[in-house]
Amino acid sequence: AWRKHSAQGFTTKEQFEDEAVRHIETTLARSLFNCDELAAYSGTALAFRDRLVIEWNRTQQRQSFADQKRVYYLSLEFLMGRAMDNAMLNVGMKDAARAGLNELGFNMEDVISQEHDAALGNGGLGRLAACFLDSMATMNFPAWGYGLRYRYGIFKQEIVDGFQVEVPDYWLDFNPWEFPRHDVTVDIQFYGYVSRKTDENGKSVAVWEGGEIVDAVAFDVPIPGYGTPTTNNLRLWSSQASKGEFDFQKFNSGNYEGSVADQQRAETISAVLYPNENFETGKELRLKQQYFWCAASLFDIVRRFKKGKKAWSTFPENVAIQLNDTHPTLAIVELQRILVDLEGLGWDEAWNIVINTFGYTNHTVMPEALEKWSVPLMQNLLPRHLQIVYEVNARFLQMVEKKFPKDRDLLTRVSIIEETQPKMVRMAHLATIGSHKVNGVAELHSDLIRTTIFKDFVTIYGPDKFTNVTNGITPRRWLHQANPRLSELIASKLGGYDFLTDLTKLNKLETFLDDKAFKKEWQEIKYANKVRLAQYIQKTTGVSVNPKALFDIQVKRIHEYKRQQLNILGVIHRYLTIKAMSPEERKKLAPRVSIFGGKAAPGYWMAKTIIHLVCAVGEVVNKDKDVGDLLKVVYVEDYNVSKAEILTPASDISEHISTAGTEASGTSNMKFVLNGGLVIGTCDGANIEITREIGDSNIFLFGNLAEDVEDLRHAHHYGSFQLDPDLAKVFSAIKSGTFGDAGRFAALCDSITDHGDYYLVSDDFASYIQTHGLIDEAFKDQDAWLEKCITSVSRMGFFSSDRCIDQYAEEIWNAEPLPPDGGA
Ligand code: 26Y
Repeated sequence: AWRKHSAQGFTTKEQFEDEAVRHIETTLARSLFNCDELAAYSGTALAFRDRLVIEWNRTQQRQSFADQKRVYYLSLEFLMGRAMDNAMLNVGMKDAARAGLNELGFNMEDVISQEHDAALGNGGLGRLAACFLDSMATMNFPAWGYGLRYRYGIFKQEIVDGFQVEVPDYWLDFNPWEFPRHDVTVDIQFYGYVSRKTDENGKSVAVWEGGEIVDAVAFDVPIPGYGTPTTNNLRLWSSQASKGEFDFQKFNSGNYEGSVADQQRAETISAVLYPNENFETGKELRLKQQYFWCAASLFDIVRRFKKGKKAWSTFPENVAIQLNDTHPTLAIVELQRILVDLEGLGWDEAWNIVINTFGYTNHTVMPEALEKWSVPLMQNLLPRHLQIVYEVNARFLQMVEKKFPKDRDLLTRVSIIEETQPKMVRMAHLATIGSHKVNGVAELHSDLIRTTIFKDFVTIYGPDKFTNVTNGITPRRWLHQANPRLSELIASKLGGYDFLTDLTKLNKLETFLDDKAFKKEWQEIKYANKVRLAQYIQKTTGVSVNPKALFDIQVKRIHEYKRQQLNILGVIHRYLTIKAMSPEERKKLAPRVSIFGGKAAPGYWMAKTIIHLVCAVGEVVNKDKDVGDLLKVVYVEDYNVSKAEILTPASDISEHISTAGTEASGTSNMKFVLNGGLVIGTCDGANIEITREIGDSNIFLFGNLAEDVEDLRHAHHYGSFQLDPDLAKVFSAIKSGTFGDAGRFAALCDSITDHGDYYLVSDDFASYIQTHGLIDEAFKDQDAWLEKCITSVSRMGFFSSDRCIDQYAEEIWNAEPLPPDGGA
């Protein structure tokens, strides 16, 4: 109904065509006679963009007038993927556009795939931020995202001769979804020195002077909600040489190149997304990125608050800031600096405001992923901030000493400063001390942070500061958009699309378990999705796979803790087993396609070795006449959000097999189940809650438990390490050169046999292989399998990111939605 109020834009197929053609001919200055798919995409995007912009302006106006708390989600990563399909579904005119494009001679899917992914993230953490933006807009929260406008997102992955090659992702040549706001520019200071001065009231204040200034320029991206006119804002900062600072002296003295070099150095700050996930390297440029983005965002937020002319003490009632991991922790220090140094508040009053404003989400317990910055580095780049960190720490330690006198070890353990050489600033401690709530992202993970990395902080603050918000995914993108036929089938049974905004409504599906026609259609949809993926694989890799085979998919960043090595070693075991079978035995086996995808951090040698082993195994297995359709092994190049939209609906089984206790949550596990696939997984992250929701007969769990991991690792070092006998056979095959030069895989094999098998591949191998046997058996009974899938989907309501946002709003932000038309 709200669309009637829309002042402008198209409402019919004909009007859509008019608008798209007008944009192609005028905005793009192209003739319709040489209009290709890219031009058709551009015209369509611009036509929909016009519609978004109107509601976007209205929403921003409404939020400015409303005297209501705003939420800011600070994330260094937003893994948005494509925007146009999402915009079409949210505006609700996709069918009209499809018809219009057909008349112009284009196919909608081909036009959609012209769009470049916005890939400003590495993986789970960045995609979570994107799902949260979608949910916050859909649920009408006055909420903005703040991030960096990287010129290069995550690299494109090419597989060349079985090795990963990284290619830069230049994605900005045509991006209709961003609006530069050159009028919104913030000066950001780096380096320099701090002195103390006396102000007009005789008070001593810190003054940060000197150093260099870089400009932060805002670029805004509209975030439309589904089924609501609310259109929120994602503000991304781009770095530019400061106008005031452009070195005219250099320029005038003829050093033109010098002044251009300065300019380029400034632009370097937002040039590239760091491609590491869960591995911290401590590079200065990364710290610069973090401060640049935090300072620009805080300036913007504070400026908006000040327009309301309210008392500073009300800041936390008007502003909630959520920190996506420790990457934005400097925002805590920056707000304290603004309040004390620039606004003249007393330390305690300011710090109270800071604590009540921030919430911190932790995404990992792995030590190598926890951010630490060297004190000398911070001293040089952000001298005033380091002073504030020391002051915060001194006061915190004083409080601890008072509560727990004479416990020096406790003070050492909880201090923000690690007393190493050089000293380090522990960002997770700073984030915890500077926030009123700390949350993990799945129940097990939240329990683990309370008992491991934040144990002492639980002792100090009590348990209530630490909480859990289990991750979720947006059903708009991950069901309706990625799997339109399944969404439509579900809607036909549930009497409409209400489940897309209340996913618990899916539970009604269970009443159709005896409906033969429904089940048949469900199966046909899964098959069609598999056919589509098979065609994609054929086109991109040349490998023919049988869509009737069991599709077994593992797609995620390549990491030893995620254990793609366990998967490929299991595949080799299957290959050896098939080779040893008689033709009679082979006939009884369910054909399999093992599909891998994911990027390795460019400097992560072991991860690259795993990719190479997968490719090398594929080379041998896919050509082996003895094996035929029984086993195919495929590496899908350049896994990203838009490829996930093809892969997720096409799985029979997906793999979520991290060493127990290492995967904070996982979110692709949720996406696969929601699309009618089953899961093989360890008792880790959200797998545990998925099991609780869908029932343990609908998931294939295996392997050791998190509580036993420490003892097992200890035993590897101090007991005698016993390699699993089946795994030993797999290693023999590798070492005998079955998959090419064995030397290439030596480090991988040795990490298990000689270097302590930190990720427990050998310990979990037997149970993994056995569980895959159970999957083979279960897949033979297609009726029972289908029932598991439908039952699982019907019980996935909990995993909507809408539920997450409700929980954050209720338990952490204390924020309320702002519905259009007062909720009418
Ligand atoms: C410090 C820097 C190198 C760094 C950069 C990116 C550290 C971590 C990351 C990204 C982490 C990440 O993506 N974590 C994942 O977050 C998901 C959302 O909560 C979880 O589902 C997933 O288990 C976790 O690995």
